[in-house]
Amino acid sequence: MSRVSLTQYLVEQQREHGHIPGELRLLIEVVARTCKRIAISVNKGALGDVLGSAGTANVQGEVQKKLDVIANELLLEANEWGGNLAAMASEEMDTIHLVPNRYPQGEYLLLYDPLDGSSNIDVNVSIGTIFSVLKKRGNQQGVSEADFLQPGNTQVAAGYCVYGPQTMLVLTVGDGVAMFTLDREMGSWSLTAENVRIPEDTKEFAINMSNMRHWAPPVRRYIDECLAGSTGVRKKDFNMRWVASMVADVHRILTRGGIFMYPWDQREPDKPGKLRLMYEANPMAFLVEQAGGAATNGRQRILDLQPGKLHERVSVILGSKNEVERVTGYHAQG
Ligand code: AHM
Ligand code: MG
Repeated sequence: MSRVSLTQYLVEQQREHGHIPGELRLLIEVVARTCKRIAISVNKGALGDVLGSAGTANVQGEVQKKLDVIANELLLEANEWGGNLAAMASEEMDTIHLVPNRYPQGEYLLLYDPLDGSSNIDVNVSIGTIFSVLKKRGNQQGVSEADFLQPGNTQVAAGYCVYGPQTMLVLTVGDGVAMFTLDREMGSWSLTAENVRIPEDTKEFAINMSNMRHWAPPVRRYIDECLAGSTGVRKKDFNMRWVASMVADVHRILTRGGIFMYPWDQREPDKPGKLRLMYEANPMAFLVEQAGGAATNGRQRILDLQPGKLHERVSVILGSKNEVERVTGYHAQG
């Protein structure tokens, strides 16, 4: 059976649906190709000397793993010469990375978390790459961090690659969500799911329960009610999953539904959350909404938040629509 390749899918989006210009298609293809290279490094593990710490810290003070650094470098190198980008930003870089003068500059901005779920690298659990594409506004020369500070509803494409039992690329260009599986013999991405839909209801939640005593009352109420099961107000039993790799948790939700939360908690009251808005929450929120789900910070739609800085953090509640609306409603009640 011949399957649709990523290139075919994108050309169709470009030609028949008019969703994406050629430059954006090429840019997505470069990101997808780089994910294949990252997958090779991830798969080598100890054989490739890629496990363990790099001995450095990123701008948020987190210790970088060797694979965080390798994946970041691979994405930088692959994307700087293509001519479609103006600049890049990453979880692993303090400031934006301009396309060097020797290459032509395009009008797109690429943001990424090169290797999400870093705590899972050394223990052989699924990890991933998350990316978001914005378009530079205005036609002034040069590019600065301010050009990146656009709300998520302006994203022109977003996706992730999950390095799990299968390596999969999950993508939206604003026309639903498509999933591609890496065919290792062919070295190509094959379309394996299209028009992905998240069921509106679910009986499965994902949250790091060890933080329970620090949560705000609305989150605590929601989880307490789930835990009460069929004898409580929800009148049904819930299941729990927590991979500690957002890509893997979101992938499960896109596949069979569920709700994912990494909420604000009172340990550091001034910190809005753990996850980063621009290269973690926004691309995931775009995918989830495109699949019929919802994503809020408890009070507002994530995609409508105006970022104040590149590495801004945010509280995240996303997944099956009715559950996200319930938790968001609990926040509105006080
Ligand atoms: P990272 O970008 O440093 O890997 O951190 C983000 C990850 C998410 O993938 C995941 O949902 C979360 O951190 C897990 O956090 P915790 O270890 O607190 O459960
Ligand atoms: Mg991350």
